[in-house]
Amino acid sequence: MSITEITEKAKDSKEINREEVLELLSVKDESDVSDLFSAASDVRDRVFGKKVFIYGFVYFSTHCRNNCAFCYYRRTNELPRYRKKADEVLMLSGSLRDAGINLVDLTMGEDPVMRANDYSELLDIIRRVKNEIDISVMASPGAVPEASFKKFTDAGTDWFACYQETYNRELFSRLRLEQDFDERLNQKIWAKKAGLLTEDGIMVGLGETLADRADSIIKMGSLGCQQIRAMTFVPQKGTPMERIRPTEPIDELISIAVMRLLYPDKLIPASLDVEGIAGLKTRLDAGANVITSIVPPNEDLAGVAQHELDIENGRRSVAHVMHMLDEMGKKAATKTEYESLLKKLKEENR
Ligand code: SAM
Ligand code: MD0
Ligand code: SF4
Repeated sequence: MSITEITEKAKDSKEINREEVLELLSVKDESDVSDLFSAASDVRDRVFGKKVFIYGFVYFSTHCRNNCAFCYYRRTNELPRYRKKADEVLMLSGSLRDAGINLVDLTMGEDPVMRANDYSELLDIIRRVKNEIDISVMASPGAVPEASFKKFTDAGTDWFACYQETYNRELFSRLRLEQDFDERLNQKIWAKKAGLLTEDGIMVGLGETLADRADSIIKMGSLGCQQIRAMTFVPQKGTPMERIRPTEPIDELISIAVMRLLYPDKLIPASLDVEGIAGLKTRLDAGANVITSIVPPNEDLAGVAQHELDIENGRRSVAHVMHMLDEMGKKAATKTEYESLLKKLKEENR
């Protein structure tokens, strides 16, 4: 079947099978690629119009007990690390809210201090951000024991993010060293059961095959996560994967477009953490509808895959992102619009 035939099927809300997903992921020809992106944009616009959701990123602790092969913040990488105090996180969240951000993503390494006493410090931060700042919250704390999820819900957490990176078990074991595949998979299931919205994600360019990518995209959809992502792997200094040749971002863009065609009403991020602000438009043009990894300057905050790129020059600030959206004829969702979307998603999540 031709690419256009498959994208037409998707536009008519007909099911796309695994073979067809693989065909879409294999596009090479320039006109096929542009057909794919424009179909994905059409499908997104039909559901969300010109509206884009914007997420602030607060990587408040870069301490981590894990040793993921791909990650700059892995335990054995000797680095200056930081852990922000609750008051600082509150202040940052407040200024992100004032600038028009829809959600703060409270992200940490698997920091033993934050994990202590069943996450008491993290839960306290979440509770205060919800009550005192009044903004939607995503928690990205790594893998959490099943029994703790209820506490995240009670603290007011809206979203729980935990990315599988790949659904190829063998590849997973080479990436997330000393971590259990099923336990990480269960994060999504346990979080959903506790009433949380969930985000899953894959990395592109880790040595996975196109078939792996297809299977991962299909698996993420079947788990019922409301937000799913693909991010290009960025090699990190001091890690075992430092010298892997980086993949061109086109493979991430194709994955975004395929996810959009398969799941028209899911939230799909355009992360500024891969190419900085330069990568925003291409990701939105491929069908993304959320901007993530917006980081305010002058706060000594880091990104993950690009820990410095475009942060201190202000290009990852809310103001700059808003300006870019304006130029692209897009509209940042209001607080009311975002909250009513979450309300609907939570009702469907029951
Ligand atoms: N520590 C928590 C965890 O691992 O789930 C949350 C934060 S972790 C830094 C968030 C995500 O960043 C990872 O799941 C991975 O997908 C992404 N990431 C980390 N290092 C990356 C890299 N070098 N290139 C691209 N993405 C990366
Ligand atoms: C991002 N750097 O959105 C962030 C991070 C964690 N929930 C998100 C990977 O790109
Ligand atoms: Fe730690 Fe997360 Fe980095 Fe893995 S990806 S080393 S869990 S911060």
